[in-house]
Amino acid sequence: MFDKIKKAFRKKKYPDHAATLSVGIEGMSCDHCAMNIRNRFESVSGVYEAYVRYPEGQGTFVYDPDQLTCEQIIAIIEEGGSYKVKR
Ligand SMILES: [Cu+2]
Repeated sequence: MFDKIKKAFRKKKYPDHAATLSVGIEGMSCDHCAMNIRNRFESVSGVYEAYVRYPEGQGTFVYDPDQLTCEQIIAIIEEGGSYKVKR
């Protein structure tokens, strides 16, 4: 998990019941790809943080497990077929 997210947890930025999903993401070729994936989560309720980094090819998602599942998050990332989550 990214240090930025760990720090945010320590600062209690997210609710106590927040869950995290950290995954490798294949298919990103530039920073815009990372931004594109992040933007997909802007209108998704129950996602507190969508942190995606192109250089590392990784994303960490902080979410409310009462509102959505990690499988739903993976489906949003893979929507459209440009990116693939490494399982
Ligand atoms: Cu790109």
